[in-house]
Amino acid sequence: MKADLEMVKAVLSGARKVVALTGAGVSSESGVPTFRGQDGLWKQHRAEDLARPDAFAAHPELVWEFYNWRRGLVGKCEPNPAHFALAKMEEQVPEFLLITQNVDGLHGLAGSRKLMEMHGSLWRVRCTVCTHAREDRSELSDVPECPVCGHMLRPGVVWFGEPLVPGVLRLAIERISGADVFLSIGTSSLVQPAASFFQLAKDHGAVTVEINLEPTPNSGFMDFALHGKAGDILPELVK
Ligand code: BJW
Ligand code: ZN
Repeated sequence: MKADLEMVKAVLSGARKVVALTGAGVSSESGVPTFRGQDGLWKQHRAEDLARPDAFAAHPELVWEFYNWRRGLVGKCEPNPAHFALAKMEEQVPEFLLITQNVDGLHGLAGSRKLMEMHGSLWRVRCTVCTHAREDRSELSDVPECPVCGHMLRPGVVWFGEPLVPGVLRLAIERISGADVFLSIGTSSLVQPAASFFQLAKDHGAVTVEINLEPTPNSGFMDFALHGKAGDILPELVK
């Protein structure tokens, strides 16, 4: 609704501390498939069934094939107006933090610097045994090996049942608790702990805003729920 959009714009222009949480929906306009949408299937497998440690333990070659396919796909994608608008918001707001669940790296490419990649990155790999970890954008072999100890490498992402990297959740909680405005953009709000961040913000008095193509389980609890494409709505908010 236009009136809501104008109100959110006014709230943002007076805000000092803003935290934005993003999900796969902000990258869908760049051509990156979402997880739970119709495009969330790869070779008959649901992405959610592959992004898990038990799948990797049972079929590392299948899981690596999936991640190498995604690295190839995402490597050709470019940031869209939603990513650029969030990079612009960072310049406009005195204290800003962008927390993304996305592993595609597109926020960084769009220029966002106050960025937390809470589920890791497709462009990071780490050893399943030793502490070796590195950024790597090159084409990887089918099941890449650690150059230090020779064991299997794994994608540097957070799978279901795994904890976030130490310190990440603590910092997120600290910043969300102090926010004047909390934005939840392009996420289905089904995966924890991200899905509960808005509640923390709300409990600490923030204005909460959701931007999504469709309602989510959290929509009814938000102060504002703007329905539409992130790539259409976000640029309006930072004009
Ligand atoms: C648009 C749009 C457009 C489209 N514009 N919008 C409490 C209760 C129950 C369960 C749990 C719980 N706490 C933890 C759990 C378990 C689990 C969990 O949440 N399970 C639920 C499914 C129930 N959580 C975890 O396991 C987490 N770990 C954890 O909590 O650890 C605790 C622990 C402590 C100590 C020791 C051990 C453990 C980790 C979660 C990791 C999630 N990982 C993944 C994969 C990352 C790697 C990869 O990419 O391969 O992260 S799963 C996947 O889901 C990915 C995403 O980041 C995440 C969220 O998905 P997202 O972004 O919301 O995408 P979609 O597709 O669901 O939604 C897209 C949305 O966009 C839709 O709403 C569209 O409408 C919208 N949209 N186009 C605007 N143009
Ligand atoms: Zn190693």
